[in-house]
Amino acid sequence: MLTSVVSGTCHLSSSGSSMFHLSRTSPSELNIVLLGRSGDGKSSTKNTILGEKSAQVWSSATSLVNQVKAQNLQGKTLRIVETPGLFDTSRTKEEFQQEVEKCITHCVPGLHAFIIILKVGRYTAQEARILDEIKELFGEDVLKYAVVLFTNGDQLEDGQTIEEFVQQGVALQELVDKCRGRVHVIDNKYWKQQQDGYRSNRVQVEKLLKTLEEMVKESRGQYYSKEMLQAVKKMRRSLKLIRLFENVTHVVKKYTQGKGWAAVMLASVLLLGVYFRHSWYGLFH
Ligand SMILES: Nc1nc2c(ncn2[C@@H]2O[C@H](COP(=O)(O)OP(=O)(O)OP(=O)(O)O)[C@@H](O)[C@H]2O)c(=O)[nH]1
Ligand SMILES: [Mg+2]
Repeated sequence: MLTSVVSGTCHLSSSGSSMFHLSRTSPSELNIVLLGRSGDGKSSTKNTILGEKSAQVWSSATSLVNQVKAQNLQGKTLRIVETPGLFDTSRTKEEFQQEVEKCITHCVPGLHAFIIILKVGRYTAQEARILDEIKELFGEDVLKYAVVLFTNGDQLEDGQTIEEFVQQGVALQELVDKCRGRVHVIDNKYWKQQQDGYRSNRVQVEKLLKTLEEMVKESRGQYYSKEMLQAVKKMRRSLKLIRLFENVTHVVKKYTQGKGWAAVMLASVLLLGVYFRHSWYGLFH
């Protein structure tokens, strides 16, 4: 059972680590985010966890917040944010962050867990980059709140557990270790009917929810807040700006060696070009 939730606002320092100011808040919510590649089972997982009764409380074309009063969580409100597919080239990282930020507004007080969805049986170069992608989008602190959840559990060999499957691959084990060993499995298609045993969604969802409750307890109710995401966004923009100035300086130095006036002219032209091309507004907001 979830104990009382302690929450607070968080400020990211320049090193990316966080400082929490804790205050007591309502213990009645558990807000989780589903992250993963397109087609790996985010929507199906949301339905498996929430069941048919969930209500859509907010949605955009590609991000959804669904919620349900979960009986196995003593009537607490369980909210699930479904995000667009990771590595989806139709949107920039900024647009992805923007969508999640809108969702957080609907998840008071903030996000308690990030569930990284992978498929049993597939571990490509892109999956290997998944943690880096998530850290780039949400910051280093995100791993404190991360859980790996495999879909397509039916692909496990007879009698094989998800921990045993993970142990077969060094990279997979590393990924799970970085998520503090938190790993679970479901099968949204074939494990629906079974009420008990390992190959049952009912059993596996219970285990997952227990892990989430323990996480909330261990972190003393700290959560990932909108402010943390905004700080990561600002950091990205600052880095972008620094890289831009480095490039401009490099070009200016290359073409104007020993000619002071030419350097000033060239730098002005380049900066004006950048201004009109990218719009400074986009870099600072
Ligand atoms: N066999 C099996 N099929 C699954 C499982 N989970 C999802 N699928 C199937 O995989 C396909 C994609 O699942 P979705 O839940 O729509 O995937 P998604 O991550 O929401 O995809 P996007 O919304 O496009 O990002 C569907 O045909 C599902 O029926 C699973 O655990 N086992
Ligand atoms: Mg989906």
